[in-house]
Amino acid sequence: MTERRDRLYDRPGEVGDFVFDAAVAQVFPDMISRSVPGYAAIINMIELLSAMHAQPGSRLYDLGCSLGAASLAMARGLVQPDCHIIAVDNAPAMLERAREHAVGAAQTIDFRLSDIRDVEIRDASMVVLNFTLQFVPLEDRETLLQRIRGGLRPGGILILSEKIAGESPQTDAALVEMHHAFKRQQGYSDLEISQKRTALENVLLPETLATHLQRLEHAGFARVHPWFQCFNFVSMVALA
Ligand code: GEK
Repeated sequence: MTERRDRLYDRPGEVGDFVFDAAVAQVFPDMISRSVPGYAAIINMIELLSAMHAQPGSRLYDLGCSLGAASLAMARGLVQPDCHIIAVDNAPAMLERAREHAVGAAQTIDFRLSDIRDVEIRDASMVVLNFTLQFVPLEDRETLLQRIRGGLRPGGILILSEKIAGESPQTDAALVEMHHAFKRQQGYSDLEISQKRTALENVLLPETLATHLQRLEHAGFARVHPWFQCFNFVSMVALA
């Protein structure tokens, strides 16, 4: 399995909408770690949170699993017996690589090629949406969160990580500026940053933290704790 440095946007050209295809799958670990500040820390904490919250004989879901980094982290953290990890993505190229990555994992992972809006969630103690809800059409987000809430056992948790929009145009501009400085520090050029931004414009739709908190409450979660933020990247734990 070869993994490459992300150079997908380093030549000027016509930029179409971003898709999770074979070219993206091949560079994905490099792309996400140089694009999402704190990604490694979040994956690490997913391991810790699975040790804390997974319940015996329950299901753990990784929705929009990409190459399965969060599933593998949950598998490493598991201390309870008879848990079943289900990892879902609708991009065949991502799932194919995820299966390769999972060879030799601490626990069997059940990979499913499906839209996360169609997956039945039941008997879950932990559900992870690590930078996936941002790609789901706005009008479908609340229904999905309600279904997740309905499929969680008492005491179960949802980990929701998202790129967010600032509460005001000024805050948003400051967060975007810091994020772009991070990307430059990680070796991306201004051309790569601007072409990637164009590619994601109609595909990744960020919302404010207040909108997320309100919607989670609406969906029936008892409490929500934002536990991580770096610039415009946030992770929350929502308790059933
Ligand atoms: C990680 N969680 O490494 N149904 C299924 N999959 C979807 C859908 C959908 N409706 N929409 C998007 N995806 C991972 C990172 S990446 C985040 C998640 C990013 C999938 C899509 O195919 C992609 O693999 C993933 O969600 C988003 O912890 O690239 O910024």
